[in-house]
Amino acid sequence: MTSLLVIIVLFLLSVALWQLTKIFDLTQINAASNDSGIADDNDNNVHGYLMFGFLAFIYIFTIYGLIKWGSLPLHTPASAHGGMVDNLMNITWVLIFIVQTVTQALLYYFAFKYRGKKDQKALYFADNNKLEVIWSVIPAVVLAGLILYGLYAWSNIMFIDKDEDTIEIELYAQQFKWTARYAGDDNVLGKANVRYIEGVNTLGVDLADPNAQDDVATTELHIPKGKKIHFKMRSQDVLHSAYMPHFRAQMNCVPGMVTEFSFTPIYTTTEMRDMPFMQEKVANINAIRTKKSAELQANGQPALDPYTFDYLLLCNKICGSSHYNMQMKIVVDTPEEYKKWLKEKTTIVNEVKTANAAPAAEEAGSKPADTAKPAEAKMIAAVVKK
Ligand SMILES: [Cu+2]
Repeated sequence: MTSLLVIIVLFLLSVALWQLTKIFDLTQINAASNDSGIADDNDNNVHGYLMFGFLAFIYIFTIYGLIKWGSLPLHTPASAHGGMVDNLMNITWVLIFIVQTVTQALLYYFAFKYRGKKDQKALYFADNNKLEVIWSVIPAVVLAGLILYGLYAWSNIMFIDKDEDTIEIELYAQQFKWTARYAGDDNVLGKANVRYIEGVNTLGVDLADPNAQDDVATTELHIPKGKKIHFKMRSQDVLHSAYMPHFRAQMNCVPGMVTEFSFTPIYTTTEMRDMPFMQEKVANINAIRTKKSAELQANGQPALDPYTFDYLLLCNKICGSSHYNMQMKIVVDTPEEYKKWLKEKTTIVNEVKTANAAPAAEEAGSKPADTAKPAEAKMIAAVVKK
C-alpha cells in the first residue's frame, strides 16, 4: 500500500514539474528564443556542463556507497587461504576503482571540451597507431598480471596433497538440507551410492564396506582449528553449491560425482565472535532486531531472538523452492573440543541397527521371545549385507 502511494506521489510530482516547465516556456515568449528544433551554442553549453553534473553524481554516489555500505563485506577471513582470495579481490577492486575514476573524468571532460560550437567542424582522422598501441597494451599487461596472479592463487588453493595429514569429511547435499559425514578413526569414507538409501541410511552408505563401519553422520559441521579439512561433496538430487563464505570456500555439488575442496580453519567460533569488527557487526544487527521486535510486539507478535554469530554452510545454487533455507551451522572447535564432540556421536551402522531393532522389538512383544530374536538378527544382517 505504501509503495502504491509513493508511486502515485512520484507520478503527480512529475506531472507538476512538466506543467512548471510549460509555464517557464510561456514566460520566455518575448525573450530571444530558439524554436527551430536545432541545438545552438546555448543548448550545447548547457549539455556540456550537465556532463560534469553527471560525473559529480557518479563520484558522490561512489563515495556515499563506500561510507554507507563499506562495512558490510565479510572482513577477516577464517581460513588459511582466505587472505589470498581477499588480496586478489582487493587488487581487482583498486584497479577497477582507479580505471573507473580516470576514464569517467576523461570521458566527460572531452564531451565538454568538444561540445558543439557554431561554425566548428569535427576533425577527421582514420587512425592513430600510437593511441591504438597504448590502449591495447596497457589493459593487456594489467589483465595478464591479474590472470597470472589468479591462476597462481587458484592452483595454490585447489591443490590437495594426497600425503598430507587431513581430516576427511563428506558434505552431502539434498533438497533442502546438508548432512556431514565423518570418516571416523580410519579417516577413509566408506563407499556410498543413492541405491543404498533406505530408512535412516539417508546418505546411501554401503554398510558392508569395512571403511564405512566407523563413519558418522551429523547435521552440524564441527571442524578443528589449525587442521586441514578435506571436504568431499556429493548431491542426491540436483545441482547444489557448498558455500562457506567466512572461509572463502565454494564448490558445486553435482549429482553422480564427488567434488572436493580443502581448507584450514584458523579461528575458532569463539575467537571470531570476540573480534572487535564482529562484535560491532553483531551489535548493529541486534540494534535492528530490537527495533523490529518493538514493531512486532506492538502488533501482538513475538519478539525476535537476539543474534549470535555462527559460521554457516549455505547453498549457493538456486536448487528449488526452499533453497534460501538450505544451510548448516559450522562450529570451529579447538582440537580437544572437536575430539570430544566427535567421540559422543553414534556411527551410521549403529544408527541403522538401532532403527531396525526398534520395530523388531515391537514385533517381539506380540510374539513368543524365541521367534522374535532370529527375525531381528535377520533384519540387521540384511541391512549390513547391502
Ligand atoms: Cu541447494
